[in-house]
Amino acid sequence: MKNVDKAYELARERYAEIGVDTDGAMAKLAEIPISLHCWQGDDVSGFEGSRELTGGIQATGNYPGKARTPGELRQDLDLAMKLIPGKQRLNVHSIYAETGGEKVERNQLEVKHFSNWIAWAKQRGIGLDFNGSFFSHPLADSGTTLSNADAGIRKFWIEHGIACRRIGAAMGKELGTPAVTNIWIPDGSKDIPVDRLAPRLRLKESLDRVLSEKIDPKYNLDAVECKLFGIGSESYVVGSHEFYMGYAAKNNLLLCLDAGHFHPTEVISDKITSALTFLPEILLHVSRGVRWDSDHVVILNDELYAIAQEIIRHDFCDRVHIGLDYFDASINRVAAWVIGTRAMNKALLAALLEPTAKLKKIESDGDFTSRLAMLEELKFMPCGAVWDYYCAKQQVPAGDVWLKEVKNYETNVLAKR
Ligand code: RNT
Ligand code: ZN
Repeated sequence: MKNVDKAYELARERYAEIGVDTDGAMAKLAEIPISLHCWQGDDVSGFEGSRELTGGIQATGNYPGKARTPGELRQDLDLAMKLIPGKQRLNVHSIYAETGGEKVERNQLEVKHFSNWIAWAKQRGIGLDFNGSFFSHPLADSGTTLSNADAGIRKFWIEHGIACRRIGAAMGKELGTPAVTNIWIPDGSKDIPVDRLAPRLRLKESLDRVLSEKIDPKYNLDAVECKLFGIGSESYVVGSHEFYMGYAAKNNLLLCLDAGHFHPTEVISDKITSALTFLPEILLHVSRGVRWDSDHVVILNDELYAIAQEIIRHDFCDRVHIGLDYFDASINRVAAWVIGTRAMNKALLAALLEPTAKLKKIESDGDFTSRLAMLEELKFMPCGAVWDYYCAKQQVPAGDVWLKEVKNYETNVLAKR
């Protein structure tokens, strides 16, 4: 792209005028990891077989070229990651185990079933994160797992949770960076329950058992993800926000805040400071719900800016683990990764290019006129010129040049699947 350097020089001067160091901002941005979710590559199918996606989540669309094998998924990820600047991780679900054709029950999973993922991550110098998969399974068909009234079913899922934490820890040990192992369960009910308490007490007890084994946080960090509703669990979700906020605070766990898991006008950006007042660390599932928890591809909208501002303004980079969580099957899936992850990086860059100390001073002085005026002026500062330069420096395409590569890949690889 032409004039990237020139535009950057001007942008740097312009930002210097308001007291912002663009080189420093880029250096910081390059160190903030974003965990890509492997499940965007195949509509949350995994490699267990062809069972449908359950748990009240849904990937709509049937865009051609979805990854069908571990090799294809990794090949697609390789391309996406080449087109995204900055530091990345990969978030793997347990249904992406590679068992060599053998049927391995989820409560029997071991780290060896993820050795290809670990080798792949090692080669690329990136960390892995992990998730138990409490859905798309016959023992989840009733709509409940860890809170199921049947002790046998609960036991199965408890064993799954225990297996997953061990796998996460092994990943963390092998790769030298702790895996965040997240627990999300779909448990809930379609219609109004009479007893809202018993399932929650069962869930608490199940979680206590899953988490009873002490694991060094150097290797594995545990997160729990709350939710408001899902398809088929419209009236009641066992693991609600209050449930997991309480559970995480009491047990020193990470709380996972998914951007699609709250009332439509409720935002997770405002929850970050509240959660971090009581918890050491949190995990984000950055997503984009449209009218419901639809998991649209993340874009640079107001909430994404706000999420990034909350992380950067309070210097929470070490306490907020940024993961993505969406699955759009209606567009090119590699492009979906690239668009969402680049958007997250752009939002972080915009936040890093803010004269935060100055704004905080204006605010504490009570000058809300200047606060509003400055926040508005900041929106049209030449952030894009810094972004282009940052991409070029990171040796990834600036502007929409990346799209050409994805289109070529679509013609040469995806279309032949
Ligand atoms: C579901 C949760 C959960 C899943 C993934 C696949 O509503 O957001 O995080 O999307 O784990
Ligand atoms: Zn999520």
